[in-house]
Amino acid sequence: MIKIKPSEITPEHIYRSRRRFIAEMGALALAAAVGQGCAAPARAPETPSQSADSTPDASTPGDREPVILPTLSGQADEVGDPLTSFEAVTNYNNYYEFSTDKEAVARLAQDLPVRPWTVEIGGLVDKPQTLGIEELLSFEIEERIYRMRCVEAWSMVIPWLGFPLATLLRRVEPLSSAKYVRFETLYDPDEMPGTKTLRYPWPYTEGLRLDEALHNLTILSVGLYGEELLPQNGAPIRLVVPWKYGFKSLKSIVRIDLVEEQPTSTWEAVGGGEYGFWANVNPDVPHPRWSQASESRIGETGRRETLMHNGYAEEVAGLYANPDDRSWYY
Ligand SMILES: Nc1nc2c(c(=O)[nH]1)N[C@H]1C(S)=C(S)[C@@H](COP(=O)(O)O)O[C@H]1N2
Ligand SMILES: [Mo]
Repeated sequence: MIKIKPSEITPEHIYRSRRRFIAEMGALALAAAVGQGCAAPARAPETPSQSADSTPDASTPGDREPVILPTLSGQADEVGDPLTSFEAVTNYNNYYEFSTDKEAVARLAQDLPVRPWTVEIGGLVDKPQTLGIEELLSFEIEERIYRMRCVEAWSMVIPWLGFPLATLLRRVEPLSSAKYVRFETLYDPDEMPGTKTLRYPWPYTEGLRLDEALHNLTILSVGLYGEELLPQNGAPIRLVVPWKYGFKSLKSIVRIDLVEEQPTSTWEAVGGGEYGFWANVNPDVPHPRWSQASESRIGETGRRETLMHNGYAEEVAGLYANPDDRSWYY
């Protein structure tokens, strides 16, 4: 198999933000940031892309000690929108296993045990595996600055650390009968008070079609803002699918299965037809109870227009034959 370098397959606007990050922090600081310390193999940041960059950086890489946090102040996504503050990203959360009160989640989740942690990957694969979190953290970690658009019409810009889900899926060698990927969040009623009051079909389950799961924009995240994930954001490992509504990006993953049939996601099961499997962001397709044409960016006043596929339309266009079919968007 040909090993394609990430710099060759990552959309330019994404790899630009990564390049800036690598220049600022250095690969070692990045490894330390995700808990690897000196044990992490120092990987060379993509040298050709770095030298090809003619954009002057605010600081010179060799200028200062690598710092862990906060490293990214003043940075922006590829369309120039500033990052949402670390404070907001970690204190305004949807994680119904803890609470439906966004501002209560961080406190209620703070003691979630995230070590030891394993993720089981199985189903229709040639090489089922159970990977410890340490092993997952040793994957080549990159930064992705993505917009996160909640179906409730608010959004953030978040600097994730993670790796393409495709990296993991290739390791387990999906069988040709595998058509979808099904994901499960931890279900631990003793640690998750919300599961006792909210009678949903736990564990929180989500799914992607295999080609969506293999898309380079789809990542498993293990950190944000240069630090390991906090429980409220889905520690120690969560999905991020930036062109879909936020509820697809499930948190604290314990199980991933390759399956033949389209899985039923939790929100499909409880949502009375309001939250579909596809959930691709489209400003022209309203939720049954509210418009999706605009959104409130957390930390800003006023509203912004919502972008087609949350601004990633060019990258994901090839995934959906007949994009005018409205069933892709709920
Ligand atoms: N297991 C689980 N994953 C979840 C949720 C949840 O309630 N439980 N909420 C989702 C929703 S609606 C959103 S908008 C995002 C929010 O992610 P963040 O809090 O890290 O910004 O997480 C998603 N992942
Ligand atoms: Mo959401």
